[in-house]
Amino acid sequence: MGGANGKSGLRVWRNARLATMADGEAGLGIVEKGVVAARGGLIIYAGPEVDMPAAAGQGAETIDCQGRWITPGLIDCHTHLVYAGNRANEFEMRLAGATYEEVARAGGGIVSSVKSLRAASEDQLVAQTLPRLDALIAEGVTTVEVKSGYGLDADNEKKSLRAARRLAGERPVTIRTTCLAAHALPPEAKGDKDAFIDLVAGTILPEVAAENLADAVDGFCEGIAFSPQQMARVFDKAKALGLPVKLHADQLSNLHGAALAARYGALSADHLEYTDEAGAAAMAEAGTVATILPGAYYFIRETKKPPVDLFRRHGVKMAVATDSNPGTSPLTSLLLTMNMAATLFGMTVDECLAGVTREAARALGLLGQTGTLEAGKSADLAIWDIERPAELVYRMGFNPLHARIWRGQ
Ligand code: DI6
Ligand code: FE
Repeated sequence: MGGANGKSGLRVWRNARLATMADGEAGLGIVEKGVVAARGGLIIYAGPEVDMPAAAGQGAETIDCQGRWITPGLIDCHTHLVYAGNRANEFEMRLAGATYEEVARAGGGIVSSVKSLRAASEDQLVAQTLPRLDALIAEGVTTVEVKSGYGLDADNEKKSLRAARRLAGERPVTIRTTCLAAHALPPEAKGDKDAFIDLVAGTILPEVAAENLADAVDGFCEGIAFSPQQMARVFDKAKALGLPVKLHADQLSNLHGAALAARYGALSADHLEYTDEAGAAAMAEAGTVATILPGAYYFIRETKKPPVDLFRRHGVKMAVATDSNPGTSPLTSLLLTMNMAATLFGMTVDECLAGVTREAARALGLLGQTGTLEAGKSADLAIWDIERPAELVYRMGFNPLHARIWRGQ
């Protein structure tokens, strides 16, 4: 396989089978006998070898893929990757019969991760997060969204987001950060949710925005978290600060979070187990992506499935993500997540693969930059030792990644 970069900075991966995932193309956008050419970190051509413009190959460093498959680099568009410690003890409590909500009311749950995160330094957070990031990267992930939400005051939310931003300097990966200050009520709020929402909208979001620490704003709209009215106040502030929004919606009950997210033009609404048809229709109308999170469904032994059929019927785009977090989805495999989405929710191979590439990019507002193999996009590629794309969804606990390319390298 090729040596140093060609003098022209041009690299060509040839003798490959491509799943371009290009929007509008049928299925996976498959190209047999395909080639990807990149210059300066951007794809300049992806398609059939016979149609490649001669100029796209001249003076290039050529990599022979020996018939392997190339997909876009995978994208995990919903994670809580930055946290301290873990909650294996609560896992044991739940195995002994306690529910997620009971654990939360007993002072466990999100609030116990808040304690650990507040006690950790920014350096410690980065160090504890890197092994989780490395697990994602090892499976061909090239873009990861990372939420705050275990700080729950201005300093600790900013510390989390700074740690998340720093990950991009530690590894060859694109990081998108999301401020999830409206995740849970911290102990010092003494049960006053409205006062805490005042703090989020009045102080935390403006400070986060002033330091440009977040690319989006998220919240947890749920009985054990915040009401639609409270979330609307957070979203109003996010809009005023020019930040796009997304929402943990209808995970444990139907508070019509999907419709709320759609009303604010959210990039995505996530979880959605309890979303009804009106919610799905509103999302379709607004172009809000449904982010399906089977890891949390599996781990908390939820039985209500997200209405994948409704999303299909209304033409709602579906992303698939790990929701990697210490409480409800201690999962750092996007390949296993696809298997869960297929096995538990009946998503097809094509939907799963689109969900971790094109639709995940859409859910991050990054579809113009990554998520498909198309000229003009970042040369983020995953090269696989497989015979057919279904193998990426079919296997459990096996990693067929041959090589991972981020921005052409
Ligand atoms: N929903 C979830 O599944 C996670 N956050 C959320 O809003 C749970 C996070 C945790 O338990 O630590
Ligand atoms: Fe989440």
